[in-house]
Amino acid sequence: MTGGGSRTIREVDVVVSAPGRNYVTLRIETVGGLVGWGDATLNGRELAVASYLRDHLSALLLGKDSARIGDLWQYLYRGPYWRRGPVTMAAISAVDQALWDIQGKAAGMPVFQLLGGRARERLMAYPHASGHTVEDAVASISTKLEQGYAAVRVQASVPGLASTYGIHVGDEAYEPAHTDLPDEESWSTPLYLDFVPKLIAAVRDQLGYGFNLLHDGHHRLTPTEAAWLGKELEPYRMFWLEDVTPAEDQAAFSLIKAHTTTPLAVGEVFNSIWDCQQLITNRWIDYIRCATTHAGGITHMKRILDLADLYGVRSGCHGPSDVSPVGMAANIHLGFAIPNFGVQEFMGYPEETAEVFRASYRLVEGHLEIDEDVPGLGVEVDVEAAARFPYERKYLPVNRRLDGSMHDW
Ligand code: CS2
Ligand code: MG
Repeated sequence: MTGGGSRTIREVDVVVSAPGRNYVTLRIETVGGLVGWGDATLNGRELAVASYLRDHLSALLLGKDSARIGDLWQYLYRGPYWRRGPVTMAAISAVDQALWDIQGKAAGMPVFQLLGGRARERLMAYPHASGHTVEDAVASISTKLEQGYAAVRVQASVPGLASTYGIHVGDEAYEPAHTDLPDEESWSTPLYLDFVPKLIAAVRDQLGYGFNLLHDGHHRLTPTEAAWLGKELEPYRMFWLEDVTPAEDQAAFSLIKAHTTTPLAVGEVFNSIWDCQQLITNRWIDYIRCATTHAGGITHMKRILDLADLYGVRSGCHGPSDVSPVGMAANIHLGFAIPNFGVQEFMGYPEETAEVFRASYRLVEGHLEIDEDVPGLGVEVDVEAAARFPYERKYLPVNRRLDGSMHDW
């Protein structure tokens, strides 16, 4: 399946750079000069994906018809024999995003138009609010609410623990991958479970119920602990409780869901529809968190979100700073086109990121907006500027219980 005239792929490049944090970006150019961009960033394992793209996929893409997005997806998914997994699927995701970018540019239309057009005027976004104390966390939420957000995620330091996931330092956004070897964080589930209901109660007591409140458990509870926490939080009407347990154990969510009506969100570590098929078809979750950057690109994410829609599950696409502005744009285009949009995480980016990625989507009073007249994904990447920010190996932390045994981070 080669050819395609001016749509034939003639150049494939991988841009690895660190404008504020590490990103891997795929660049595909056609014979006719159209350029498409795809996000291939896998936080803490970036070079594995860069190599998969450079050393294994680029030769397969040269000479192919860039218009045949669906067939190329099948070729890259079924072709290698070894399928799924975060590295393979991040590489396929980047190719898919770049091809949709090219498709839109060839049609002179934004990608959401190719997906069926606008289903909504803007997207509700949520930022990260956090603090070392409950008071700091409440103040951090207040600041976000004053900026116009209708949904806010809250995390706070757990008393008695040396460090806690998700707590920003000063004005810097929280960046977990910041050391050249993994930081070892410590964990105590009893301390966490003792604290979180108090945190959430204080937030609702001081700020009320007029906004959507989210919290991220970050994969650390057992199903019974998660069921208990979900039940404890029911009076506070959470928008969602995220990643309460390690997500690969899909059946665990049947136990959790049986005990609580607190909405459950999961999926940022998933990379294919098979990782969430049971969760969705059994209605064990309320929001699916996959991101186009990790779950097979726009083509595969659309299948996941269409399946989710059949079962009343809404989107909550992952959107930390380690999903690049290209991947964020792909999430946003999907969010405008699907019927079952829930919320879009928008953690924001380090200042330097904008020197390399020029995005046309806008954040306006806590909501994301997109233009009708910007073709493709609407993000351009300045490769010269990217060269000014060389990659530096960074690891995500690991997590150990107080007895020294490994836990989920
Ligand atoms: C977090 C992420 O945004 C979230 O919900 O779970 O920040 C996650 O910790 C990072 O993406 C890991 O790279
Ligand atoms: Mg999360």
